[in-house]
Amino acid sequence: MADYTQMWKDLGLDLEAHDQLLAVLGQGYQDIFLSRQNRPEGMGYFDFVMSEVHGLRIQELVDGKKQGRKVVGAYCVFVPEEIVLAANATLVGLCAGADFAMAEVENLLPRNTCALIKSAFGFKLGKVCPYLESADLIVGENTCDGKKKAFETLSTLVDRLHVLDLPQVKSEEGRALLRAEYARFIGVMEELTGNSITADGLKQGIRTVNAKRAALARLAAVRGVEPAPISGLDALLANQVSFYDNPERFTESVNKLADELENRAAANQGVFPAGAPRILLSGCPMAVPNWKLPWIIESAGAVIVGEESCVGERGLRNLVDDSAETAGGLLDAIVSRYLDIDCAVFTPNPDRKKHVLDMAEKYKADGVIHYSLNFCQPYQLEAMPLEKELEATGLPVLRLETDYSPEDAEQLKTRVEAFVEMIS
Ligand code: BJ8
Repeated sequence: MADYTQMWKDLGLDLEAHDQLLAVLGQGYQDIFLSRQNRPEGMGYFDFVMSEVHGLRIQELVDGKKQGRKVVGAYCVFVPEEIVLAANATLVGLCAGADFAMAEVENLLPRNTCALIKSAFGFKLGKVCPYLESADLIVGENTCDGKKKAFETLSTLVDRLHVLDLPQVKSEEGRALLRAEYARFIGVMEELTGNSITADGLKQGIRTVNAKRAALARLAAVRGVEPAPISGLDALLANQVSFYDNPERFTESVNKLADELENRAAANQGVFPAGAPRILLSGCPMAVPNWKLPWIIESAGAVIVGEESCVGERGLRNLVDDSAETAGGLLDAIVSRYLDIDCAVFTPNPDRKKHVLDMAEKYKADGVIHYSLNFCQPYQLEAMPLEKELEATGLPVLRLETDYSPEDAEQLKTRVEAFVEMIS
């Protein structure tokens, strides 16, 4: 990596803390990804992106800002990238998957807050995230109670925060609320960028994001083949990179990877031996560098064939209909697509159970591992009835709760190995 010290300094990063984070990230990446055999060649692109995740990509964002292109950071897949692109701005994901500056975080948030929220605060307080520091606007959302209240505190730490008030019920009133909030977000984006959001701009934004989701859906589909041509870790990585990368370049790279995987599948070339137990992972999103559980699962000899998660199929399912000719019609289409996201904050949320069952069938899963972060009430509360319903269909389920620390790795390993053996 070139020397980006001056850029990081200009962004206000704490260079010493940032070096520590990069060292941990680099070592983890080496151990979990680079040291593995039989990876598709197309993963080379994602390895490169990861090696430059705080370098070249940030340089692109900073250069874009000099040309007037604003950066918007978000913590949830309910923030519509279509609208951000229509305003000629760039959307980046800010969820973080590592503990940092936890002592300072626990001065602001209760200890029993989920790791995802604490990590986001740790990256801010520790001044280690160049994406967060490049952002001209942070968008939060009223989803779970933890995020809702944490954004009140985050508003005191960042220059500009806009919070979307999201519905929790999929009713007509819920749809109207989402439409009103997205219309308000259009106003915020126009004011931030000085650009008007037109029907043409929305259409182009929709097409760009649809192409990205379609490419990821191709990658997902080929994992249904036995033996699976790509590991769950590599597929997860591609999904994680989708939150940072330039969308057009990302789409092209995922399509190239999918071409290679389709050839591998046709040649019966699996990444694990034929007959390896196939796992569907379901639950909370996994942000970079949260690879602990997938690594444990695949080290136990199973292959993860799908992620029922916002960093996975919940986040990429469904395209936006781009056929309307007016900005209002296109906004309606965006609302329809996003209202279908089956996040556990919705009540009731029957679609999620249906999606897990559909995915288990489509990807020929032998079992489901349900993953919740500690203290994540929405996903923990859904996990119990979901487990019962899946088991009633004959699908074995392992329900796990964990966080970002390595402390429970041995215990998780024991439980995962026993489950993998049971479904083998
Ligand atoms: S649409 S899943 S990205 S809210 S893990 S912070 S739920 S206590 S992340 Fe999410 Fe949007 Fe829903 Fe998806 Fe709260 Fe749970 Fe923490 Fe969570």
